[in-house]
Amino acid sequence: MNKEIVARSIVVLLIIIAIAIPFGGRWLFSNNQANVIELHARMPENGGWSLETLYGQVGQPIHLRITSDDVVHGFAIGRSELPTTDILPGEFIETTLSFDRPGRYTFYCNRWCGPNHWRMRGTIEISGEGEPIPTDPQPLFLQLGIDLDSPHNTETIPTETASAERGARFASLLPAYAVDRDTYLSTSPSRFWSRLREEPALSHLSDQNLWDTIAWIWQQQTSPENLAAGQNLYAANCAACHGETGKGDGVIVRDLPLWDPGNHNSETKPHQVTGEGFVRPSDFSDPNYLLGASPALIEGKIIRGGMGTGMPYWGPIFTTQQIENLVSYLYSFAWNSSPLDQ
Ligand code: HEC
Ligand SMILES: [Cu+2]
Repeated sequence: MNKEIVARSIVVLLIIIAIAIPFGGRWLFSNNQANVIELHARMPENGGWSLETLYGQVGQPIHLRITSDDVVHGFAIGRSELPTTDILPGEFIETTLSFDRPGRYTFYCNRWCGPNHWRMRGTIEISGEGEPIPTDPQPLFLQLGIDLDSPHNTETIPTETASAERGARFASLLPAYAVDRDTYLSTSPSRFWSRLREEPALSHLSDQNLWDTIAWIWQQQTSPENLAAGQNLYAANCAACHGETGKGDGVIVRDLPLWDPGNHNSETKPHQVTGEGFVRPSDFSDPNYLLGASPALIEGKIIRGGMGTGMPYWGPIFTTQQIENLVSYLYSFAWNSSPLDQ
């Protein structure tokens, strides 16, 4: 009796296997059949993405079924303008990705889900024919040999908040390098000010006039649209730590010890605050601090991150333009001279 059941089961099993092999085989190995991948989003504390790496082929759609096992997450592809998808607990979202160039892409969660939110990142490996995605030129801070971790002091700061509108009056007096892109990128506002202070053509301007001129120069390098884009990126990705107004008082870091790379009132020396713990970032609205940093330095910090301070690295996430917009927006905390306020 028992034996018969076992024997029958085996027959049934064999039949199922016989049916399953051609189907399964075709599903797994055929090139025409698209891949369906199930992906579960979980907070890093709960294990993060259920798959860290997704594999695919150039030109072949990857069908994803994505759900969340805990809270609301998001699904986004780094360095792309592709629309992002909200991932709700218990619901499956279906989405199809297709890549026309081989290479390594980053997918990430773009909805705040906790202090470790930014760790929710995974890789998409695309193989096959075609021109690989272009590699970036070396970031400017490396080309210029800027040490991101050493203090950047200001030489002088404005006594009142600088205004680009007022500075525009002196634009016609400025030397040619004042509107040169490379000079802007490699020079901090405070250094730039000192340089202009030595220009004979500007010697009749007051120190504050000169600061207004610096604000005007910075404004020339961006646009209201780019600043608004930077503001949106900041609100979504940075404010939880750096605070809505850049003061470094975001919900995640509010109660942590202050990071001070030795700029001013320094008690903490560079590299002292390392390890797993987060620190509280410095105040972007303090001109002593931000006006001593060149665009190349700020860009470098955003690309590379803080290495052990809690400041994430954003290189694989944002396009060059997006990082540029963030840099422009950060300066607007230190002086209210951005086109956004006009
Ligand atoms: C999880 C918290 C956290 C998030 C999110 C975060 N930061 Fe930071 N950031 C820090 C901390 C802490 C520091 C200070 C330590 C350091 O410089 O490494 C810092 C430092 C910086 C600095 C360096 C400033 C300087 O003068 O050296 C820049 C620039 C910066 N962040 C930009 C950003 C931008 C832009 C975003 C969003 C795209 C962002 N951060 C998101 C925590 C965070
Ligand atoms: Cu998340």
